[in-house]
Amino acid sequence: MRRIPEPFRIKMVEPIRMTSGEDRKLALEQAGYNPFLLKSEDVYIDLLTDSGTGAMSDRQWAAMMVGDEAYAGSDSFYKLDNAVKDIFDYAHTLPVHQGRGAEQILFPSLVRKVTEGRNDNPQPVFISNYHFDTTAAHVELNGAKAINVVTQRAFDTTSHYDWKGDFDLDLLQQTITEYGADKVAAIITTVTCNSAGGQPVSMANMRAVYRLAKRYGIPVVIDSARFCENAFFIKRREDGYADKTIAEIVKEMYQYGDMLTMSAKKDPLVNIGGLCCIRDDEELFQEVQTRCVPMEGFVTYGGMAGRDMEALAVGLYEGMNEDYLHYRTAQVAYLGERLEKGGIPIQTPTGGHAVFVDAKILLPHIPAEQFPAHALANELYLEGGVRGVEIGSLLLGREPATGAQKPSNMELLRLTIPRRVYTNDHMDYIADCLIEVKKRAESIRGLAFTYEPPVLRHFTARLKPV
Ligand code: PM9
Repeated sequence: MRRIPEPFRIKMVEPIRMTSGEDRKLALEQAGYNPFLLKSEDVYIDLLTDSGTGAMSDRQWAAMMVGDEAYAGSDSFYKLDNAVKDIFDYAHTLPVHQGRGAEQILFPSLVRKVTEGRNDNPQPVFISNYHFDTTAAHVELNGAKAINVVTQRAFDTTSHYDWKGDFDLDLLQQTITEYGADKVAAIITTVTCNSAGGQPVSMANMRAVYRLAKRYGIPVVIDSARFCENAFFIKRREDGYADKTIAEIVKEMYQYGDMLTMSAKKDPLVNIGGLCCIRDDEELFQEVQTRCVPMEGFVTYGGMAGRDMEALAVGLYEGMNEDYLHYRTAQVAYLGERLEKGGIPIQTPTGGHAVFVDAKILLPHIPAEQFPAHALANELYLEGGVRGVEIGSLLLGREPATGAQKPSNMELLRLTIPRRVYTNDHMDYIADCLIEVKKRAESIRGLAFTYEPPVLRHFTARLKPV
């Protein structure tokens, strides 16, 4: 098949530094065997995350120069607000510092709606195809419970299924019945479903989830970090969407939600920023606005500088460009193909923002509580200075009530591709390194904590090989 070249020319470059095996051994030891704690200068190719690591375009940089830094009523805010109205058809916009900023100002209101005026002290629940880690943390910080009901088909990485991000609709219905609709604070549709492998949610599933939610009067939040990649997969894979534009598909997707939270550091191609938007609930908007002021900032900048809002207003449209999305998903698929040819088990088909290596299959001798995917991440770093990230038991953490390790269906090493940053030569290098690591798979050891933080432990934990 013909390769899809980058639909851009490179105007500026950032040098990266290759290190020696000895350097990397020392750096990893000093980082407590946790790639999050490595210095970026010790990393050759950084696949830790696609969050805030993309390259902005000349148009975005140009827009930054006209940022209006007024404390209140910034012109840049109104550009962003207009872009949101145009793209999503949502009436109310609050800029926030990043995705979790949206979660921290919105979730308390959703929880209050469940608990207010009740004497029985109910524990609210949030149901999602899959809560990302910060999302689950904000649910739990609000005293609520986070339940994931993604399709079981997501867990079999070897079987090809187009919609591994879909909700299991039967399980969703069962969960609502089990807990009672009056205890469900919200349903969160995460597009794409990061934790299952950057896997898309079909339009049919989004529609069915919304209809079910409305039957019970449950609000639906769309966690929107990778909405463009999701729309692209709908266009390519779902009947009836081939002739629609990405913009048309996005508009339909957002009819199946009442509000959106967004980490703008991903598909919208900015290095920092986020959005909390509400379709039409004025009362809820007022309440969230009130919380925005002390937690994020005044309502027309929230957590963002005027210039960053300018870059985001442009990036929201650039992220939806179909040629760009074709190249983007083709690059991820290319890395996936190279790995599969080299006998590395991955989540199939590849998703939008990353290739997810199945460490359960590659390192069957390492038990979940010794974090096989994290061990694999460390080996890949030692091999070639490539930094990936574990998406598995380490990230999932413990049940707040019991302290027991949450059971993880998957142990994945995520090779996350920053947007418009690396070329396919980098992808070849990454594949070659991992194929080399596979040759010594049997000798790779698991890890144990030397320090385990109580919340979001994977970011700052320190470990040692067992
Ligand atoms: N996701 C990621 O790498 C960044 C943090 S972990 C290195 O995948 C979803 C679906 C996300 C997400 C962040 C957030 C939070 C919400 N939902 O990081 O606060 O993938 O902007 O967004 C990361 P912020």
